[in-house]
Amino acid sequence: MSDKVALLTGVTGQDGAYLSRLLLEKGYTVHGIKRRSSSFNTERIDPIYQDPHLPGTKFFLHYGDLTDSTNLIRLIQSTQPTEIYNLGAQSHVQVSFETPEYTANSDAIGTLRLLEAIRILGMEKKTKFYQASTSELYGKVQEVPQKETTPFYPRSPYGAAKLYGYWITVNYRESYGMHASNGILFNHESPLRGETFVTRKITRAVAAIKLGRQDCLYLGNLDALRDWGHAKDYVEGMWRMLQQDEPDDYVLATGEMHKVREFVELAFHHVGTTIAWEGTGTDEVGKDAETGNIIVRIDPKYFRPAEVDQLLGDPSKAKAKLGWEHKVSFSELVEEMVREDLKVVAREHETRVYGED
Ligand code: NDP
Ligand code: GDR
Repeated sequence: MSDKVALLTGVTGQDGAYLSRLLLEKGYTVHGIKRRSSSFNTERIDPIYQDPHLPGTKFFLHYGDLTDSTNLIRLIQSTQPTEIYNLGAQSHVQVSFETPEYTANSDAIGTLRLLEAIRILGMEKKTKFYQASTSELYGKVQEVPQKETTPFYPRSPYGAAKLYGYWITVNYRESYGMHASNGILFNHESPLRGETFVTRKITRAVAAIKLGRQDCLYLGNLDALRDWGHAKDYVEGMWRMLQQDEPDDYVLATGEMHKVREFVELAFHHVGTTIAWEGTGTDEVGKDAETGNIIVRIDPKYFRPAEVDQLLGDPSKAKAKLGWEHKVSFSELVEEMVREDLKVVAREHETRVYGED
């Protein structure tokens, strides 16, 4: 029986769902903070829901928000976590250009609120802290591949907010001796990925086009390069960081990068469709090589005011110190996401347009 107690912000998100499962398997008691919403927002964690009225329950949900200090202090006080994973965030880069102030409040000041809550409650020596930092910190390319020592140059309000989150975590570690670590995670995806991130948007649309529910997928920059791994592998790395004697900062990545257009090609390949690209710039289209139908178009509304052109991580420190390595390959990831979305789309009865936002 483990006496480890974890508190997760962002429990309803992709990583929150995978990390909760992992921690429950390891015998942790898991407390998750969810936001009040007018519609259900717990779909990803419904399969692991436990009735709090029953004896032996190890998974608890609490209402809260990273913009509410008193709520965070009260929840940390009442749950007495040995580990806090700060996964909550307004995590969409493009949306951060529309909601920069809110993004800073939740992603930057939200991190400070949690760290201050630990300090106010005198739990600096009891509670280990994980901060969900990101490869978006690297933004404009300074060095390839990017590692822990590569200079940061964020390119969005999201990246700038996460930069504060990164440094305030380092600062609290150095100032108050807290076990506080940053995971600088490169993009990680899964069938639970939010539908408006490019990978899931593509796999849902591929499934919908295959099943005759949609004609065309609209995308922005097809030439952006990303280092894509599987979320299941990455939450294991988060946990490993907090099991170390000393806190530190680590890059988690696959060390391989691919263009958005390669993701599109591979996803269509998994449903037996070959893409033929024609044209350039915003006039470029992707045609079904067999039928000649246009199945991919460019919509400039998905271009960002400032783009991160390429991200490639060097995970050697995580390998050497944490014994961490990604297991799921790029092609296995795409295959799993398409396979699962074929089931999801087949279950949906109404016709709807995929790929908005
Ligand atoms: P998701 O967008 O899937 O999940 C974000 C979670 O944060 C959701 O549970 C969301 O709640 C919650 N949230 C949003 N705003 C607030 C707020 N104000 N207060 C409390 N909770 C809030 O993100 P991921 O799971 O993909 O990512 C987890 C973390 O890792 C994020 O911080 C992200 O920025 C970071 N990250 C992600 C990477 C990736 O590739 N996935 C890479 C590097 C870093 P709700 O469900 O109600 O919206
Ligand atoms: P990213 O992920 O910005 O890297 O942030 P996203 O999937 O949104 O974009 C990846 C790349 O694809 C290009 N792109 C599009 N993106 C979206 N969302 N929609 C489109 O239609 C589209 N067309 C092309 C983008 O321009 C970009 O270059 C993710 C988030 O999970 C962050 O929270 C996390 O910190 C980083 O990954 C690492």
